[in-house]
Amino acid sequence: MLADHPAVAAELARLDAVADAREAAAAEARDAGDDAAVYVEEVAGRARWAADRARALATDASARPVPAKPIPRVHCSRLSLATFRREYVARKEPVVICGLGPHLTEDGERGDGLGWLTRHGANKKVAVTRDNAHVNSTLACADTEILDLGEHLARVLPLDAPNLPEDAEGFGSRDGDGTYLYDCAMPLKLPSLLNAVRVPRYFAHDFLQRTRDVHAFTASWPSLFVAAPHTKSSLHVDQWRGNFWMAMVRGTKRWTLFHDEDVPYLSPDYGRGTLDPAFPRMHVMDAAHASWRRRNANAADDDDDDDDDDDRTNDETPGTNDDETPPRWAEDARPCDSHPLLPYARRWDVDLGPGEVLFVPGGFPHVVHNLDVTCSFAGNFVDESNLDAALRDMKLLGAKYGEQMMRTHDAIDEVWFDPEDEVMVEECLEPRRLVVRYEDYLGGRAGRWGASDWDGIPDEE
Ligand SMILES: O=C(O)CCC(=O)C(=O)O
Repeated sequence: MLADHPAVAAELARLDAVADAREAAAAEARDAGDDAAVYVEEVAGRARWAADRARALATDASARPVPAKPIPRVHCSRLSLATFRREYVARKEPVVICGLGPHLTEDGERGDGLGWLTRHGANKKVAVTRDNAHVNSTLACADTEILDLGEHLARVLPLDAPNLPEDAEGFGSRDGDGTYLYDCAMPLKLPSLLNAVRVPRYFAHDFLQRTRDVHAFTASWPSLFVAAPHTKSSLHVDQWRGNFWMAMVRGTKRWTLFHDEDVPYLSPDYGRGTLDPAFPRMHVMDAAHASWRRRNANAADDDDDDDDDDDRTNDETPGTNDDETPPRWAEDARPCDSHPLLPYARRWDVDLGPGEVLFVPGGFPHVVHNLDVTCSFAGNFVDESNLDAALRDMKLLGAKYGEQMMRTHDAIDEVWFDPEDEVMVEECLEPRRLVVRYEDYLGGRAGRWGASDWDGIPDEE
């Protein structure tokens, strides 16, 4: 059993210790009559859930690692808006939508040249992080630089020519290496860009746009990302289980997603006291497992050369000699010493290329590695698939962070999103009719369109 392995036992003990500490903090908050006690209790509940779920896996004799899966690609001309909502969003199935590339910006087929970005945004000030600092929760002024978007582009675009591998000499010391314009809210910070981009219509029914009152997320999306090669995001879960989409305009991002139920296998740390845990850096976990697999492969080769080696069982599963002696493991079945439960998490990997649009289900931990210079825009959204969960988390966030967050909860909660009122477009539409202008996304207007209400943006625009 997995739980017999020292690294797994240590991980279970760590998860238990964190859950114990969070429960103690919750009891303290309750006794003190703290308004945020419900939040602290929820964090404790999630920490305990993680510990219990990890233990259930580790004591399940039938548990086996699960191989990573690719994310399916579907061409937009074969994916109706209704099918997307039913088959992917409602079922929490990630998907890559292809074929929208020429329609994502006003520059059509030439969107990846970023002319639209330069024309409408080059002289706008943006905050760019250095040294991958956008992954730190304690982002400090020293980690960011305020500069013109045009300057940022001028620094990062040459980094593709040539695109050096991360371990190449000289990588990391060039001007612009490690810089990232990360998640910059266009409506708030770069409104001049809004007419140049199109929102994929698959997300135009977003409930966040359909409130009577404005709220904290009315003007958050689409947000812009412009990244230097080999910058990375942290492994994280988006707030309040927001569903997420990203449209790639230029370059390729390597995405990794995990199922939300498998958070406990990713060495989560609820010790920071937030609803969603911190995780170790993904590339560190992957590197540890890769070197573990290499060592096992070498050990297996050595084994083949040594027929007299009777010190190691050849079983797939560990065995014990008697109750006193520790279990012995076949090298290929032994869990890795670091992050030993990682291979048991359901995982998807995809390289998201120019013109492709990714859907990430709410609550799914995810992480990104920019393989070259990338430019993309993205958003979170709420619909019938995650409304209850989002409201629940927003209410807890309101209890912890106060008025503004609670008003956001209330703005969404007061609307009755009746399933009967939803417009489900069953027809497959031409790609040009599957993007909308920002002005039609704002306020949820495009979400109410039927199949024939929108012919796409006329060419002369
Ligand atoms: O593209 C990236 O770096 C990550 C985007 C992301 O994960 C997010 O905004 O939640």
